Amino acid sequence: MLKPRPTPTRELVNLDGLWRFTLDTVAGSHPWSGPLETSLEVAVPASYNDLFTDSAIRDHVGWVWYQRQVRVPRGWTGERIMLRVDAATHEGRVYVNDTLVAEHVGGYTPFEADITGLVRPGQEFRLTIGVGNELTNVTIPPGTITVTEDGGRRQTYLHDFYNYAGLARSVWLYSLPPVHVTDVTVVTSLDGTVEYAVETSEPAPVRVRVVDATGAEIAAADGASGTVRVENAVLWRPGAAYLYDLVVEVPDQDIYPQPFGVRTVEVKGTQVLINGEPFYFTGFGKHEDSPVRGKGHDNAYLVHDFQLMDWIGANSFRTSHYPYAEEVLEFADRHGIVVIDETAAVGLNLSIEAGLTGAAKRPTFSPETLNDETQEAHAQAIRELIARDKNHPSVVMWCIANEPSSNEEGAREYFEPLVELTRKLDPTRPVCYATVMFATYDNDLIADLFDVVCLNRYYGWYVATGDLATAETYLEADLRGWAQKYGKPIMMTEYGADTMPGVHSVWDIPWTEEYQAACLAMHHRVFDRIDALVGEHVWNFADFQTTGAIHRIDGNKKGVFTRERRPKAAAHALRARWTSLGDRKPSK
Ligand code: GCB
Repeated sequence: MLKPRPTPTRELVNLDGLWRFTLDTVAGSHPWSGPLETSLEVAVPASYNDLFTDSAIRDHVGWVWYQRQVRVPRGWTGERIMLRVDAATHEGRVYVNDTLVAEHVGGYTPFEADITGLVRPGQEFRLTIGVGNELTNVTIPPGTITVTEDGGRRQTYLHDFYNYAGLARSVWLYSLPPVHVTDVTVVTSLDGTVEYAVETSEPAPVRVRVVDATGAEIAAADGASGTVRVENAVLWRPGAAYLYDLVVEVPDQDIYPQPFGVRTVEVKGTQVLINGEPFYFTGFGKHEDSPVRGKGHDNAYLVHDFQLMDWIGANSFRTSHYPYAEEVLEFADRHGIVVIDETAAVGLNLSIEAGLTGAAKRPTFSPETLNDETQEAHAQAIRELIARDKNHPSVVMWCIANEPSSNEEGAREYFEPLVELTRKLDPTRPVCYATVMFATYDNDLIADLFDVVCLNRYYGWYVATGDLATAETYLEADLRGWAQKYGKPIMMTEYGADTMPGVHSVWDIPWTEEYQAACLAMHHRVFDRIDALVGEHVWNFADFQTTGAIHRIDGNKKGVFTRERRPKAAAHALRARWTSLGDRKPSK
């Protein structure tokens, strides 16, 4: 799905700002059929949960309503008029005046509606967006709704971040010429060959031009698909981005520039190669999370987070545990940061439920739990992720799930078709999933289907807590086991320790700043002894909000930075390591 951009043939109106807001509390009411009766206003983009003081809003399970008036620019006569919601977490329903124009399930990917027939250039309409936050056994991510003793509804889920909801990304009104470009796919080779495929709203002649970063046209071709050749192509490299535009034209109708980089990704033996050269990932699993905004996209945090990643020597991150705002990927494209792009398939693991909630043990994959319908929702999440992000040079790998119960019966039947689908939709990028601690090289049932073994491990924290010597032997045995069995590259997608800033000790005491630094250093000693290791992503870049739990202090504290982005001691230690690693890790 193309990102809306202003071009000579397209105009764009941003609808962010303050909207009227209310909870859906009256069953059977139709809040979209008139002005919302409310004094509440809500910020867009932002998760709504932490904006208000009322816990009934923060903990609400169900639908909420956003509403505002929108005026269509008067010059849009004869154009198609489109409405685009960058994300409605987790489900959206869009009404133009009284008419339902779009419904979408999946909280982190965009959707849009053609509203041409319902609105008039120069005139206003009432835009109402319902947003539902319920997670069930057939949503991605999954969750469970229980009814409490007092009759209230409670949402539980097995992922470790707060279920922020609402319109956390931008909403747009934009115009399209009657005949327009609907999709562009670009695949590049190191010799400068650019394969492209363009789709249009109806059959029409297509012309493409490649424009370099100075604005000069350097190649052109006719036809909806084919190849163009960029002579002496400047490669998109980690740390040295270079972007071209494929300017797609439907003559006399539409112009759409699609940025792209010339680069390749490939897995060979135990290496991940970017542009044919081994790449070693340094960086983090992140979250879209900040005080007050929740998951609301914020350009100030975007800039600052990338500054901190640069400061610390991170060359990459994983969009744990859902697709991030497109602005984030575009920033990574422009600044040469490498991205592992993840779906929202997190918490597909009922084997940990019994331990966490005391509930009876249930199988993860079964008709009553995660079933064919869940798998279809997961497939849709993969389709929408790839449709949105396929042209980003920064994205080098798809991560289709975080910590599924991959050692449980049914895992292979569930995942095999999803891996096939991912490869069919994008044959150019490796595919991975992040493996949970309980899935070992001995009992995991799906690792052979994927290109890179990605491991989330918490030695020194959940296992061998406070005992780094034991943790070191466990970690090394674990990594060697995977290396020996699979012969694939191994990426450490999570490791770390919760840390309260300001707590110190001369001993190995969990939660202290020194312990976090020592725990990471222990991991790095082991990593440097494992040939197949291709990268290290610390969990997490920054502290983030979760549901309340006895092992969480106002959220997860495994950040190397606090939630306000202040460095803990480990940040300085990581900086010392990562800024002296160069392109590769030290010889093993
Ligand atoms: C994990 C999860 C991550 C959690 C982390 C933790 O394995 O992938 O979402 O936040 O552990 O800190 O427990």
